[in-house]
Amino acid sequence: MICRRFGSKPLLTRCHLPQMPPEIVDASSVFNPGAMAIDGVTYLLLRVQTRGRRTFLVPAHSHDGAEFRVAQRPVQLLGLDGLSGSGLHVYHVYDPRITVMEDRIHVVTAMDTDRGCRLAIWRTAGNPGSGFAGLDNLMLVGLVRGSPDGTSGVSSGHENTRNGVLFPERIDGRYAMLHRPNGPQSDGPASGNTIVFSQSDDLRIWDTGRAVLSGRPHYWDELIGSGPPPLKTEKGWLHVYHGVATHFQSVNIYQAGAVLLDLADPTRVLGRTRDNLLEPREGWEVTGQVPNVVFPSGWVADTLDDAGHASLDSRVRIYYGAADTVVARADTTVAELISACE
Ligand code: BMA
Repeated sequence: MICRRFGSKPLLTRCHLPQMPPEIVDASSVFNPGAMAIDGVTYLLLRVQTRGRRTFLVPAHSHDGAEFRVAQRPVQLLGLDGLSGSGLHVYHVYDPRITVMEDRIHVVTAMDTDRGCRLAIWRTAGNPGSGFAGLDNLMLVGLVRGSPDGTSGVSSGHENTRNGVLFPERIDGRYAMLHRPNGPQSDGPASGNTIVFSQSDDLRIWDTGRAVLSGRPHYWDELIGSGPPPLKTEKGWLHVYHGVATHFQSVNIYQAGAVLLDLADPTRVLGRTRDNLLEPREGWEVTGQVPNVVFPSGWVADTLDDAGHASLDSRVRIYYGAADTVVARADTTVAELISACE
């Protein structure tokens, strides 16, 4: 078993959330967390849904990566007012992916709007000494978009994309991101089958994505999307993604696998797992708000080498949402993930 579940139950359920009136009272679910570690402390950014099906992000932190203290109030999202000036109405900000880059904490979220699903990039704005590393206030850097003259666009000129993850460093001097444009689906929520690589000079205007990997029809990963941000190793960028099997009569099954990308040119796939590495099996994964979902969205490698790579023998803690209802953890190592890709 390459990904081993931590303990016999989820790490966080709705019961772990404090009451945060007026926004969050008797929450329905907590799932799909972003994750990072700073100075030995693990931070999660939780997606919390209320009974009104409103969405909030709530920070949590832990000294052992297992028992988390959840903040007493949701994240304040700053800078959204500027968007309403443009007439854009935002319904939900969700599925945060955290990347520490150039000593700053960056968060990429999906954003459901009256003009489809967008990606938003945020930076911490608050006081890093707050106990949640400043995650309690996020300032909008911008929405991911193509160039105003239409010569480039994150998804062929229109910005309907999801599952965005920033690389932790520039590549060829430019910011780099993987994301997954939403393609036309016959029914159900917007999704897609190709993860693309885009670059930007300012985190706002992104060039047209170049395809990195696509879904494999009939198998476990027919539709795909990035999981946590890529992890730098001496062998390449290690990346976990979710795959959706859509060929079952009555249910879509969300699983997770991995891919290894070339360090200099992340559009070059060096290896990819044939089988999934994590699939819904436990009760809390097969039953819940959306049954049969494991959705990795954050991870932490415990040891880095002198060059800043995640060491091959490093443990990796994967934090994932299960059944869009709870947060769970599965552990593995860098070496095991890489060999599964080969
Ligand atoms: C995806 C996203 C995720 C969600 C998953 C399973 O399309 O909406 O936020 O966890 O579906 O419902």
